[in-house]
Amino acid sequence: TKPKEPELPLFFGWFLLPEEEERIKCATMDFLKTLDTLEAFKEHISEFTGEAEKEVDLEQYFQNPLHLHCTTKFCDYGKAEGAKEYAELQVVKESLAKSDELSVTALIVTPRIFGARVALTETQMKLWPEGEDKEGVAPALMPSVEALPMGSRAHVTLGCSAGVEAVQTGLDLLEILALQKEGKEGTQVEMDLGTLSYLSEGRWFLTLREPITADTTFSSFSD
Ligand code: ACK
Repeated sequence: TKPKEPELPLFFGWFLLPEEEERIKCATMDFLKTLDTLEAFKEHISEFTGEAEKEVDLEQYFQNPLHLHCTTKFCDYGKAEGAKEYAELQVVKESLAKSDELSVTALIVTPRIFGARVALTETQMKLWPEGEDKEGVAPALMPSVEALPMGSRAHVTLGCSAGVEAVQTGLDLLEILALQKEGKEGTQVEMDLGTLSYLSEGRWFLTLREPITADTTFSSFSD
């Protein structure tokens, strides 16, 4: 009989250590608390609530994901294209269970998601699969995404609004980066953490003055 093939996970990625998770959640919650009190945000409140005068408590609006992580490869237990090839890469096998530090350079908020942009180092890029940035991207956005540097999609999902899946964070991040590249940034507001800019349709991007770093472990995850 043939030896049983090793099973493939739901995804691979860098997982924040528990104490780091708490620290990042607190820091980013403070940002959400401030954001929904800003006049600039209130002007565009209907993009979140559907009504002009209604208030929104962003802390309640977004549901926390279970484990904070930065996905490198979504394998879907082997159903995703290139899953097996990725799992078999030498660099993937060697990196499993190893510690690594992630650098968060920006926070994003849209009516769908709350997320952190991760700036990958050259070494971390070796774990970023070719073509992963484009996975599930709408055809209309494809040319802009192809023009972005590889790894632009790297992120940590910090929260999703009701009925929204975490996969949306990467897609919204790419859309924001494409709009920025076209020079479509609107209102800019200086905050303690950095510069906040508005990119139409409820999209907000906070460029952090100082990156937030977080200790992680590279690992696979299965439900
Ligand atoms: O925030 P995320 O990167 O978005 O973390 C979760 C993780 O995999 C487990 O669901 C991401 N994810 C889900 N579906 C996809 C997909 N089709 N392509 C890329 N990433 C995905 C999700």
